[in-house]
Amino acid sequence: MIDLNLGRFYGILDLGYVPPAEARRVAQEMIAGGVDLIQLRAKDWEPARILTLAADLHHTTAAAGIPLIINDHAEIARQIGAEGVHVGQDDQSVAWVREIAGGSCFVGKSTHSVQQAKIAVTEGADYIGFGPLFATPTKPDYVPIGLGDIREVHSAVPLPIFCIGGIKLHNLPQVLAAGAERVVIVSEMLQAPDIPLYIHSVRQLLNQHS
Ligand code: 3NM
Repeated sequence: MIDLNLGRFYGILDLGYVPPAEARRVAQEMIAGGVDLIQLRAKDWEPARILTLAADLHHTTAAAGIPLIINDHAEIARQIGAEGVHVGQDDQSVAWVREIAGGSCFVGKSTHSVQQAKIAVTEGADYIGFGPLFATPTKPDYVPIGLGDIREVHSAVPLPIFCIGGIKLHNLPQVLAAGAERVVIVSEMLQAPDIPLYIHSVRQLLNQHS
């Protein structure tokens, strides 16, 4: 059984930033750098294409012992034996996802307020995303929630909480000082000239706050 509490750096392989032909190489670089969890996020892709890519990526992640989480698609997670599924506020319920994906698959939920985070607990989520802390090109329509609720959500919610949204190396110390314990980074990591080196730098800052 995967202990999500051990994860501090969650990387999303978002196909908005990575051409599909590069996905396996990028996953390998994320693993080499030391991410704890990898999510495949392929918004607006045909499920059949996601399935093929996810199956390929899962060989890479499973060999390295890194959980692969599929954004939105519980059925694909079940078909390839992925370790997790992640859903947003407008997606299927946690219970439905668990039913489709199978009992050993963990389920994460995006939350954008302390209230939504508390509801995710009652829904049975295994972890939550909390954000977006800052404005982000990866989810341009979302209003940033800032850093002010991070401490409160940690005291109100007994789940692993992954802060997300506009996190970058330059603001990570601020995010950690505000009470974050775990983070998700997408665009800055995927656009880094040297992904493993970038992840090392993130981990160094995380380790200073352990
Ligand atoms: N979910 P970046 S923010 C995928 O708040 C996602 O639920 C968010 O990307 C949420 O690191 C976000 O490029 C995008 O800002 C994070």
